[in-house]
Amino acid sequence: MNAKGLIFCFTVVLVIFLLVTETTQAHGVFTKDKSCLRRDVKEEIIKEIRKRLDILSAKSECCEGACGCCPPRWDKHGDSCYYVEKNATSKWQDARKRCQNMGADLAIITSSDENRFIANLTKKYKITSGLGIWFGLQRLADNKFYWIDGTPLESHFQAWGQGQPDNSGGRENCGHMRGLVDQPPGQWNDLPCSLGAGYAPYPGLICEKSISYF
Ligand SMILES: [Ca+2]
Repeated sequence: MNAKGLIFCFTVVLVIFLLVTETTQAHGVFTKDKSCLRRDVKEEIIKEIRKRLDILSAKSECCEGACGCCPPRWDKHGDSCYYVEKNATSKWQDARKRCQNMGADLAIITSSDENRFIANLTKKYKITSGLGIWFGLQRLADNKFYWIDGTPLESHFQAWGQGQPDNSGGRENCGHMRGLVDQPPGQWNDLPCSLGAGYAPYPGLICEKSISYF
């Protein structure tokens, strides 16, 4: 073999050596990348599981058993959560909007048990004023009362105070539960849906929404 042949052979061996080295290194990098990727995915999964466990743990703390939760500051009764606000607004419609903004609506009272529960909330939240709290009852064009879900009040549970509903002045189209000044607690009355300044401090409100299960 002459000098040219030797140089050619040496170059071929060198190229093969370089190619093998490069391929081995690339394989190493790829293997390393895969292992990093696996580690990252594992960490993400563990992080997500921890997050969900924290949420479940927080929720279980607010629950009685595993039967469902009410948000903080809401009171649970049956399958509903209730929110009471004192001296809320002069307008029944504004009270309704306020409840809807919280994913609820004004309360619908369907039984003496529920009425008693809400009357107890007026004690808990010290709703003393006779104007009490707006709830989800209104008189419609046929002069009859309906709950906000469209159920007619007629032939369903009612808890009107003595002589009510009297539709005083022919403009009392909205329902409220009286406050503690009027005994016994839990009495209903019809009021104008928009009260003038002379009525201040204005009625509070009671919102109701379904309990959340998880
Ligand atoms: Ca009245």
